[in-house]
Amino acid sequence: MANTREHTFIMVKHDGVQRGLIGEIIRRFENRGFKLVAIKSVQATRAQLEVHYEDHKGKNYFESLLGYGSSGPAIAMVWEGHGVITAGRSILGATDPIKAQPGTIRGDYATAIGRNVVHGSDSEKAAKREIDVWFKPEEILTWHRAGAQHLHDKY
Ligand code: IDP
Ligand code: MG
Repeated sequence: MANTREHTFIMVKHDGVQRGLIGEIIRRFENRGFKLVAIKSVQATRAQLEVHYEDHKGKNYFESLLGYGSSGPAIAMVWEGHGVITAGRSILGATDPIKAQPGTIRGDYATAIGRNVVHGSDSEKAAKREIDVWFKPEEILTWHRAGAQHLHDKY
């Protein structure tokens, strides 16, 4: 059976909030048939960002990730669906907007790697860790979409 309970962590970063892209980013995931199972606005702390970005510790941009990331609100979300981690990365586009394809969020809206408007988990392990940073387990809801059989061929 397909893992339709696969989860990914998607964040509209502070620059995405400033750019007015919250609705656009949600729309792209909704249009693709993914299910929103948790959402909240967050004022990220440096401590949360250190865990969230732990793989980047020691990089020359780490301080700016923490500094800019904690400078204002962001939108934290958990999206659910079969293949949502991989598909989510495709919806986002390449990390460096200069290389991101048109049609992706970053390819359509971002100009700089340090202002690439959105975050998405890159693996199941990262998704679990990131969801844990931003949400309590009880904040992740379960709901059934009416007509799911028309959206999925495996469920
Ligand atoms: P991702 O967001 O596509 O997963 P990662 O390589 O995990 O990309 O990097 C996390 C974030 O760190 C990026 O989204 C970007 O904002 C920032 N970042 C990554 N590499 C650089 C860099 O070389 N200069 C400045 N910022 C960077
Ligand atoms: Mg990453």
